[in-house]
Amino acid sequence: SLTINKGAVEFKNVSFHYPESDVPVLRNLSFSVKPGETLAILGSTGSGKTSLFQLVPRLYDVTEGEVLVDGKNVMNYPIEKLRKGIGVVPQEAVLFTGSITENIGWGKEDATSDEIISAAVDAQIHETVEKLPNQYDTRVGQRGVNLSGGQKQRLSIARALVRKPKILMLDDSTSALDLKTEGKLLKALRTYSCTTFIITQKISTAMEADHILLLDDGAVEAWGTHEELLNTSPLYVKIVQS
Ligand code: M5T
Ligand code: MG
Repeated sequence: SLTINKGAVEFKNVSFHYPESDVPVLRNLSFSVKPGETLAILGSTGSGKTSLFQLVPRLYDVTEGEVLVDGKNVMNYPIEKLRKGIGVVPQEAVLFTGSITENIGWGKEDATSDEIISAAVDAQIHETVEKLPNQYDTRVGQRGVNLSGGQKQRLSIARALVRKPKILMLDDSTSALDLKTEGKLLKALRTYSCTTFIITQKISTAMEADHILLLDDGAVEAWGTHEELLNTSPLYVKIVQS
């Protein structure tokens, strides 16, 4: 049966509203991202960035149009195969009570200790873990050690990386990282050669991407590279200057 091979993603005339409301949240989105490319998604709060993300692993289904992965409608994949190939790092990192190893390996119980460490190194959290009282056996979450927002984000990224996803989706997951750490993280991500969607507020992050999608009130306000957007989108120029 179908599995994700390459990680190409295409949105074809996608519109979306949540089941409990008629208000459109995404309007007629069309764009495509080739395997291994990075797409940065920008847009003000409430513009629909998180909603767009949710349509790829089918946390919600489109109301109109199609989301295609490797040229096939996501509706045609067995959902567990689809989700297995997609690493989603949610806007709010979710840790549970358990060890660091268990938190990183969650959903991939056959992960070896080497794989866990390697994901932690790439997610730029390994050095922090080494300094904890029991390193990878340290308990986090309720009744465990307290981690900072940025540390939780990086653990959550390590959890996605250990599964070696074909498509990686980061929902503002580097917001609490300083530029130097974020730079190292993005460099490490390139070695995974996965298609990467990265929601960000930072122009410096967006500039590194192959494409930038600027969302405004659920619609594509602009699409292109940093240079292209500087020339075509007054809204983008405004964000750059702010
Ligand atoms: C877009 C509504 C939200 C807003 C619009 C996640 C979610 C959102 N919404 C719901 O009704 N139910 C939901 O479960 O959809 O919201 P978004 O996609 O969350 O926007 P964003 O990610 O660009 O915003 P932010 O603040 O994360 O930058 O009308 O009420
Ligand atoms: Mg959001």
